[in-house]
Amino acid sequence: MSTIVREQGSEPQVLEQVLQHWGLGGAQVAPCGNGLINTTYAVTADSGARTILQALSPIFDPAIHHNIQAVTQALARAGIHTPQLLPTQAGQLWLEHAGGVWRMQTAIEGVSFDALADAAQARAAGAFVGRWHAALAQLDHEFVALRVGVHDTPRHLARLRDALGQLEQHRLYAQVEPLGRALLDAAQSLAPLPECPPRVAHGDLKINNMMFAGGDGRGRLQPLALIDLDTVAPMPLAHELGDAWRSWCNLASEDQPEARFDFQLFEASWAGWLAGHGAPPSPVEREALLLGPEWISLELAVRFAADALFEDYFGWDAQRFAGRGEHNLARARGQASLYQAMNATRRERAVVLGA
Ligand code: GN1
Ligand code: MG
Repeated sequence: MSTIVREQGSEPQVLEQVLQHWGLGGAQVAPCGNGLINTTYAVTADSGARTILQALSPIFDPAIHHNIQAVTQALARAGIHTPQLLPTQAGQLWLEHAGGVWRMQTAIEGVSFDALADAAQARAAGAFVGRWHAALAQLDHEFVALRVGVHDTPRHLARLRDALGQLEQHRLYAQVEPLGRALLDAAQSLAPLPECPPRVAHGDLKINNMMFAGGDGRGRLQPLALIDLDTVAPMPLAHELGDAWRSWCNLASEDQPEARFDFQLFEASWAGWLAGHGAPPSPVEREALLLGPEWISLELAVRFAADALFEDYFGWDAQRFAGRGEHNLARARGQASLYQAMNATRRERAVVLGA
């Protein structure tokens, strides 16, 4: 098990004070999960009941909990399992305490994977996400506090340009610079995504944000829920599924410098999504879906490359890498190599998508 380092690590007494706001003083708390942004703890009450406590990253406005509430309630009404926010004893969706923002959610008892195993699992994952999207298609909610712009590609490109312009003294500059320039050039020559109306989306469909019933046998074919709902927002389907595919179709883990794009995983997850969703996307959405994974793998390569120099955003594994920059450089290489693979398979993907 790796240990992801983030900015926040909380003192036991702070955790205890936080737990008291949910009437859970004295409960056991253990770090869990390997997300790169929030800090997550599994809480076990004296009764044995388990919940999930998270310290929200300062990149998020706490008002996003209104979005999470609207989305999870709609999912629950549609019979789709989801983590649900547990309000504090004072009835608040989140708690501001000791300089941090805290929230409690129901636990999803299952397992997550850092890579899909095979086409059957990809199909199951796609079908679950298709149902998830269909359940939210009619959601009437005004999304708030969406300033973060997870897929604001121009913003990410600008940050990389800033990094390359400002941090020439950085120990990794000589390695990041040629990669960064190549990524900026690739972004210049990639056709823009066709405009499509937004749909209510998860916003971060990497495979480890999906919980499955079990690690093998039938359980690994049974998605239970999507977790990490901070980025729920209306967005083009091409961003949403582009992000899923850049993660789901890569057999290599995110920090291996050489990606391993698997076409069958792409095909199977798409067939699953269509079956789960019911209604097919419009012709222009299909066209956008062709470029979506190219843009998103490139965008994530750009984000990792910028953080290889700024070293202030993504969590990193201190047991495997010398520093945050080194870990992010490996990730940037992995996503750049995935971008190449996506780009090289455009024609075959077009056939599958009917684009
Ligand atoms: C972050 O929090 P986590 O690990 O699920 C990031 C995503 C990236 C992903 C790459 C808000 O997701 O955008 O695709 O890392 N989330 C945010 O692993 O930046
Ligand atoms: Mg996560």
